[in-house]
Amino acid sequence: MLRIKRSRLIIALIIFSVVFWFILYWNFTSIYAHHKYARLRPRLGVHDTLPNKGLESDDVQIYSEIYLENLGKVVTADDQRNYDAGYHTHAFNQMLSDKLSYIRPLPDFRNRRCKEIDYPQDLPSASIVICFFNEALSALLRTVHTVLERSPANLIHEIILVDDNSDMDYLKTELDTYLKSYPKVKLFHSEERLGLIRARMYGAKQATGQVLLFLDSHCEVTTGWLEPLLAAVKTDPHTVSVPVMDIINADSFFYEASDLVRGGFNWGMHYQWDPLPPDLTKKIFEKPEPYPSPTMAGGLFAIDRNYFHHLGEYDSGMEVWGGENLELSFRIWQCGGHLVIVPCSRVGHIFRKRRPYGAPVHDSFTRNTLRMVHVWLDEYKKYYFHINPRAEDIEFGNITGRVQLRKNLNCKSFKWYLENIYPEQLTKLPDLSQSLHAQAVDNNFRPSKVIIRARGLLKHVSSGLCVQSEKTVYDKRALVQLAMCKPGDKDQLWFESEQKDLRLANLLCLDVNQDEGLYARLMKCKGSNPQTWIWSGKDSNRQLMNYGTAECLAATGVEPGALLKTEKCSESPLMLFKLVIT
Ligand code: LR7
Ligand code: MN
Repeated sequence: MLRIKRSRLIIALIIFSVVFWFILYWNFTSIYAHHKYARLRPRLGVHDTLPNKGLESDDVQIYSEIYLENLGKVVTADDQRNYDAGYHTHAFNQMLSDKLSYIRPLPDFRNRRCKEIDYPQDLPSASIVICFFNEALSALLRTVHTVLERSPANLIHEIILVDDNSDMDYLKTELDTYLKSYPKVKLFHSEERLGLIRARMYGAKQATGQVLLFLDSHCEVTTGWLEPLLAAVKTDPHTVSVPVMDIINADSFFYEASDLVRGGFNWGMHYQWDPLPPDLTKKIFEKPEPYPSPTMAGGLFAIDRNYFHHLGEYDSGMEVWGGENLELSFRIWQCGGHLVIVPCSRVGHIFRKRRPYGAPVHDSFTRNTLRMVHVWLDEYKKYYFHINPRAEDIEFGNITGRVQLRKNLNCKSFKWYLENIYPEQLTKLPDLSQSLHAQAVDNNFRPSKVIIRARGLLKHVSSGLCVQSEKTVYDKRALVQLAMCKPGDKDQLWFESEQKDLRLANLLCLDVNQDEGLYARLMKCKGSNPQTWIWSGKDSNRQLMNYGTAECLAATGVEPGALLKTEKCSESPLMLFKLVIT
């Protein structure tokens, strides 16, 4: 009897002590974690679980659109202030960003064949270079934490953060302290505002990894993003590799997949996304290998460090923002390199409608573009000036160093580039005999609030018909068509905004479907190039040029039901429209 009781006692004691130690350990670790992030949490307002590794799971549900919408709801007056201030400073929903943990589950949009690829064991390691100016701390740290969490540790040589002389205190001492726990992350503070181009050069100088991998400061990388980018550079060190850029919605933070596209440009030297030819799409679907791209968006790419220096880094005469992406793209191709998009690597980027910061120089985009145009475009620069005549009077500094670089590297002509890398662009040369495009648009400084300039019927002159949705006005992706005019009917009421988009019933924007035949359709307003329309010509004789395609809106017929698309601008009466103010 006594013996049995004693053994029961021992078992009970063992169970008790296991439970006791477990509870103690559990408490200790959470108290420790709490202590570690307590200082940052009030400022960040981030979940208790920060940085939340535990959330990495397949449970994408909890970050569904509805979840995010609720999380971002403005309830109190304080919320409203916070919300407005966040938009004002960062042009995205900072309040929501601050509430999301750093590692959140994201959908895996990779082609399933990507997961079957075996990458070499001896991939080069990367110095990740992230420059920022006045970035939201939560967005910046989300970039850093996703990189640390979703990359094989041996492939991350270091993460170099370059603070481009930001104004905020939290990006100085506080961030320094926080990053002490992450020895691979090195933070440099620039003593003057360098602008993103010189800031990247500064970052690259500090780097010692074999490959430089640039990211914007508001990204989230996804599982498996790094290996294919490095593999492309390893295969050929003169190859520059770019991931697929998914969209982190600036308002809802919903993670949306991008289509597979290529980088292009229009003759205003604005970057644009071009759809892939259908046969290439099919090929990549069957075998998701890197494919060539005429240009890149600029923010996210991997390049062999020695090659970056050999190729002349960046043009240090470029200021703050813009143009450097096309310059580097042309330089890569014309001087013997390759630029590829890697479909198995997907990185999210917060796409915002305006840039929230100013620049010490007025219109850095045009100034930088001019430097690029004069060094790389040869006789094709006349097309740029045709689109942008005002640019001829703008000062752009001394470019002799860059012209010399082009000579030293023995680079090919722009004609060669167009004929071999971007032949489609040769079919889109502006007609120099027409001064149609003679309107300068600074597409990159958009007002944050939508200001409506005019409203009315969008009348097609030669048919006398009006433009409306093919379906109900509320339908995303619906095409637009001509119909009998119905003055006063809201289904035909177009709103022309200050940022040069055309909104039907003030709800959806006129957009061009670049994937299927350039038909005009209705889409959620994004402020993108395909949603930017510029009137040209005199009052009764006006055309609507689309900034995404650099083509004009045209009716495909003159009868009710005729669809609209964009076509190369011409004298055709099918291209004449007017906004009849109501
Ligand atoms: O003075 C500055 N100093 C900086 O360090 C201004 C900006 N920056 C930082 C900034 O904090 C950010 O991390 O530079 C980075 C890029 O600035 P953004 O995010 O304001 O630029 P963007 O995303 O609007 O612009 C795209 O085009 C730029 C042209 O100069 C750069 O090449 C950006 O890197 C590029 N972003 C991308 O390619 C991501 C995809 C977007 C598209 C298209
Ligand atoms: Mn960006």
